[in-house]
Amino acid sequence: MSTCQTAVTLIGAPTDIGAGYRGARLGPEALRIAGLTESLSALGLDVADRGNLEGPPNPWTEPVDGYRHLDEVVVWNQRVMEAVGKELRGGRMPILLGGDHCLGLGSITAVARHCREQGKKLRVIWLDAHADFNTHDITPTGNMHGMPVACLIGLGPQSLTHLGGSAPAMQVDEMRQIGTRSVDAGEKQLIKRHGLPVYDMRKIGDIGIKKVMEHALEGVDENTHIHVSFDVDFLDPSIAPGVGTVVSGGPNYREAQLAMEMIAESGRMGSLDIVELNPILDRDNGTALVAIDLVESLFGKSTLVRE
Ligand code: NNH
Ligand code: MN
Ligand code: MN
Ligand code: MN
Repeated sequence: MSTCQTAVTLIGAPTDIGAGYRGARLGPEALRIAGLTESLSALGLDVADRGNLEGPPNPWTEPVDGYRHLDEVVVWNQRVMEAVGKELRGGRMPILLGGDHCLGLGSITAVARHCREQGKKLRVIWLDAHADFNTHDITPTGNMHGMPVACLIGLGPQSLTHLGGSAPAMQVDEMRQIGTRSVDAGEKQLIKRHGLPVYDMRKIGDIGIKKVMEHALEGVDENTHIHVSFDVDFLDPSIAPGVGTVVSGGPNYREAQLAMEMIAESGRMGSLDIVELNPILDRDNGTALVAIDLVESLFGKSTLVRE
């Protein structure tokens, strides 16, 4: 097993407060029913399931000033940040079960603070079809799951950029985005302006997933904490239809699995989000099962014949 910790904690955050479709609130239960705890336990991990966080219901209202459900998004992220921070302080690896991807903000804010306190380097591996780099003035939807990366580097409302007390939670060069293929026009300009490190699907096509992951993991050493933020829509919809925003042309099963294996081999993963799973749009919970297969690879399940 090439993980840096063997004690992991599941934290459910059953909300779709930041999404444009409802149903991601059912993600934590779908992952549990698909056998997440059993799969991780079978790999030898000590798994604690803390159950689900509570938070405000989804009012399903229109955006105000480019933000949909901002107040509720803040509350959910505070609760996620507290829960994730508590596990890190207790020496366990937090696994956030979303819920939509706006929650990556709370999760990574806690992780970034933990890294500063421990004098660790942070590397965030953002696996996603989308860049989630919108701000209120450029978002085409107002949906806050399209904004967490911008908030993390200090672009956004004070209530989110300063969630952990000070802003920004992280620097742009601590982020690596993989699998990107749906980026809004304003987002593209902002990515360029801030130099956000993005390995889009074109790059994966050009040099292959192996080289992309080698680049993305470059500089990771024994003092690095890797946070993996796994938006399930990273995967090609042919293998993962159960997400609110499907985008064709994503990584196939083996490409995704190799990416996960290479992260596992680094031995430095310290925290994980599994987000955007929407069982309402799934078939027979198949997307949850695929996500769990890939999470097993993240925790060192190997496809090698000779180990
Ligand atoms: N970029 C779009 C938006 O901001 C879609 C974001 N949807 C996601 N992100 N699922 O991962 O609304
Ligand atoms: Mn996302
Ligand atoms: Mn996405
Ligand atoms: Mn750590």
